[in-house]
Amino acid sequence: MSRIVTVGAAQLGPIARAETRTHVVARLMALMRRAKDAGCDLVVYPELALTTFFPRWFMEDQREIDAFFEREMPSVETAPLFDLARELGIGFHLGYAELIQEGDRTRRFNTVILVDKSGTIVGKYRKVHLPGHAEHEPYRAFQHLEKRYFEVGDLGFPVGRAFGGLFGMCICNDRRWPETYRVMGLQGVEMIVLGYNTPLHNPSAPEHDALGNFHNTLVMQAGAYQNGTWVVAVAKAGVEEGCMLIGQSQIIAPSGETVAMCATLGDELAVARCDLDMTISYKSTVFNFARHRRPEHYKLIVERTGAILPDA
Ligand code: CDV
Repeated sequence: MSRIVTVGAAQLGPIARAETRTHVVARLMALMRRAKDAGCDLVVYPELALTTFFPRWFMEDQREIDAFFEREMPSVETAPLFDLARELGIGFHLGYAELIQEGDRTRRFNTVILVDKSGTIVGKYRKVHLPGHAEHEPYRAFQHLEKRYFEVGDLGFPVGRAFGGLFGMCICNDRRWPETYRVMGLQGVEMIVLGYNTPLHNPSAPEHDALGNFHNTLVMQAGAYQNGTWVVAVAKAGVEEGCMLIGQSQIIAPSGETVAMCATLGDELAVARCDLDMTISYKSTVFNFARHRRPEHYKLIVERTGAILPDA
């Protein structure tokens, strides 16, 4: 048996602060055409793929901040991407900053959508693990103000049917947390798609800098193997407004092996034919959850947030 989904990991090089959405969408469309030529069913774009990674700047003017957000999807600028997807018969996964109005309450999320081959939005996820800080921290070479500009996502980690399989989504920092994968694993996820913007330099722990690419692969290979799922992870990479972002966009099999990886830090496509049935031998043996998990011993995972040390 085989259920093949051919996936393109559409890595983006840097997006300058002055670059317009129209220009970025043209880059996304060029990658989509290459993905179609390579036989892809689905093309996966990075986190916050329509603008530069704006949480690196401390801003107080709400209008300046909101200029990085989308109020509708598709919009005038993004509609051509949806039209091309429909024309080519290819799905896509796109990250963007989402602004919604609920009565008199304005809400802002770091969001991704999954769009099927007919150009219809079939899934949405809002980032749960927001890294960084909420106040200006002058010691940093650049800020990471996701806790200032976004609310914690309110949609959980949903898994839905698409492309003939079970798809889940997460965003960037979510990929470092085993809970992310397990919550989707418990819904039978067969492919997790995600985008990231990961600075090479970590201002609060520069001793990690030399390990950025290693940690990227480490967490995703573990998440894939331990849940018997494909993981498709896509970077915005390269030197963006003076900040170096890691690349190594990759497609990871349920075995935990990386089967395709980008080699540059620019706009690049990495492609793999992913057999969703490769998940079965992991989900039905070593990671047969129903047979082997012992949730009665995992209570602390949901009862406790930070570590509390045993009594001395
Ligand atoms: N965009 C991100 O979530 N970036 C984080 C960095 C700040 C550590 C990441 O986990 O890659």
